[in-house]
Amino acid sequence: MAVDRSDVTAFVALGANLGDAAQALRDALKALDDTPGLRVVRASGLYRTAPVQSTGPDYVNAVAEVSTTLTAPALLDALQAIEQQAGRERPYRNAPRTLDLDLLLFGGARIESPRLAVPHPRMAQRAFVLVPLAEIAPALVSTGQLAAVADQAIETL
Ligand code: PH2
Ligand code: MG
Ligand code: MG
Repeated sequence: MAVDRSDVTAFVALGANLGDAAQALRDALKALDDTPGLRVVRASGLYRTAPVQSTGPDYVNAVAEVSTTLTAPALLDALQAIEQQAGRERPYRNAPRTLDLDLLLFGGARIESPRLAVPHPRMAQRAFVLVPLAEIAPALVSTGQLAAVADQAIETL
């Protein structure tokens, strides 16, 4: 008999800076919630952010808390399928994009595989992750971490 895999709480960062970025994030939240074995528990508001080590228009960013029975690699597959559906192209690192979905946290897991690093190795350096994450999960972000990224431009949309 198959044993049910128990739910894991994970956090996903959403970002886009090509096309109608705000709509792309709303569509992505719906696509996430429509994914079998995954439920969006809460989502931050949408933020307009200046590109960090990237070029092109301002980004729209958000963070979602999800509850999932998927494994971390299967969740990554689902995120990449939603990115593909949104027309994601990868001409070079940090290129402007129609949709980026990054796995930030997967329960308390620490993962270092060729495909996946969790917790996301750069999340603590990015206001566009920390500010929306602090909005929906304040216990996960310290005031010191927020102070360290206070020079990065971010505003609610
Ligand atoms: N994503 C990046 C690189 N730089 N800058 C902003 N403002 N928002 C992003 O989502 C973002 C970025 C790599 O994924
Ligand atoms: Mg990213
Ligand atoms: Mg990514």
